[in-house]
Amino acid sequence: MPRALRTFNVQHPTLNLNFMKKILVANRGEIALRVMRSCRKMGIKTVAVYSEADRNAMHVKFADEAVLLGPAPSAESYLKMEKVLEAAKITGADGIHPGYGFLSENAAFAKMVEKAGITFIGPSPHSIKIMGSKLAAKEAVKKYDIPMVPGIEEAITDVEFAKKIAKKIGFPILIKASAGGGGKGMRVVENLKELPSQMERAISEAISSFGDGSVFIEKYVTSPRHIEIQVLADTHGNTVHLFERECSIQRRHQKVVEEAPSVVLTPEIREAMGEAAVKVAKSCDYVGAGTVEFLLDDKKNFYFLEMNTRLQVEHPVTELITGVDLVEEQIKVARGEKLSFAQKDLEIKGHAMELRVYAEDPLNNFLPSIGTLETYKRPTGEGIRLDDGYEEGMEIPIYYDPMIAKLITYGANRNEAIQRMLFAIKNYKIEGLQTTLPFGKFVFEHEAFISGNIDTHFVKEHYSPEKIKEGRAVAKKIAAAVGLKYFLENQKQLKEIESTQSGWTQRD
Ligand code: MV4
Repeated sequence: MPRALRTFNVQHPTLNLNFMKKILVANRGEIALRVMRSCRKMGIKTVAVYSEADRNAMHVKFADEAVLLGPAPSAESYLKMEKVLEAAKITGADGIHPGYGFLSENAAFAKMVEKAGITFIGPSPHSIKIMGSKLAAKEAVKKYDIPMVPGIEEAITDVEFAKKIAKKIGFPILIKASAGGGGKGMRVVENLKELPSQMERAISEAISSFGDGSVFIEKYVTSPRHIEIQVLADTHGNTVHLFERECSIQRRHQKVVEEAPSVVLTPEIREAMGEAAVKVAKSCDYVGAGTVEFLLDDKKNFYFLEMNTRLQVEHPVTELITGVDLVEEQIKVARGEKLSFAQKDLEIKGHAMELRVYAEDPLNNFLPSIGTLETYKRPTGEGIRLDDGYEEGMEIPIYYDPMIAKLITYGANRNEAIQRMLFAIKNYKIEGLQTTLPFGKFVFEHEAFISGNIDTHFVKEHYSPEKIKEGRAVAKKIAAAVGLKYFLENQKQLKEIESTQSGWTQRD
């Protein structure tokens, strides 16, 4: 018998069922819950980690086991690599899912996990490292014939050299930090005169934000769309893409609304972008779920920007249009299984929208709105998915990202997804703090959004707090007019009711 067992293991090294029985989720909030839901579905035990601020958090209650990491600040809890690893060891977890943010794109952490004999549910430290540096990423994809924005592929420090490059590619140009992200260390330069001062600023911002002053230059694409492609790769050399997400609606590099598919991609461009994304993944031997970001200009030329080596916040819109559970696939791939589908098996069905609901006040410059969820009533209905991490009565901790939930809707087509989103926003009752729900309503009712005519400047161009206030004033006037109309039409009847009622009163 033992012999037979051994033979079985040799023939099917990937079907070791004693592997990945317990996963530690190194995150909090909605994404920790989201990951644990897929674990539970797959019969895998879950371990939560938490900070002192999250003692009563939903991810702690949901998990089979939970380990306290430390005080509230992330640096003393969710970012403490040794503590997280220790939690996995003492609970006997054999996989760690990092979610997004925190340690998810930390190559040193991935390496440490691997060294401890635990599976990091994500790409290799090597892939994370390459894609964490924009210059290293450009270098890696060079031989794969991926369209890139005109520019240079090396760090520059010399202003005179920068001027030469700028003249060659033409203004406006964009100076970017190699280690950058979220628009930090990015500077648009309109002419030669501005170049020295802007370059100096970009370098010092890059040093203070990332401890790395490497910057490079690209042609500035003035009104791009931000379109990203979801990829999935297994350890057997299979890499597929799961189409695009349109993420142009963002505010200060913070995405607010995402959708899939994009209204502007033709089947040909979609296929070309998908193939490019797969090549980007292959260029760094990618394994797991990843996202390749592109800019799309007004002539529908696309350019590779960067690759995110994690599961993204907006992954649900892809799940809804493809029917693939991305977390489940991440776990299977980490377990060494082959992808159960090929590119030809994947197709887009329907349309999905996502609104990020933040505890921020859209009427007050999106400042964090701290407080307690005095009322918290979830919307329900066909085509509505809510990925959240809070319940009525809970406080939104000030220590972490202020996202309360992701409201996601699905429809047979874009219009149906939008209508369901508006219905869901109306039926999502949050009191006790301000949220971005009214801002979402503004976006989904906007004619530019409805027509699909959007780029990365949408919020800046179309939004002001007055728009929400105007909308409310109009709604109030309509309500008043409807009330008045009703009153006038029923005046006679109302009088009769009144008189009968007063009759009753008299008799009492
Ligand atoms: C650009 C660009 C225009 N031209 N690169 C912003 C964050 C980083 N991921 C890359 N970003 C951009 N790179 C060139 N050559 C415009 C942006 C950009 C942007 C990109 C995606 C989503 C929103 C954005 C908002 C402003 C600028």
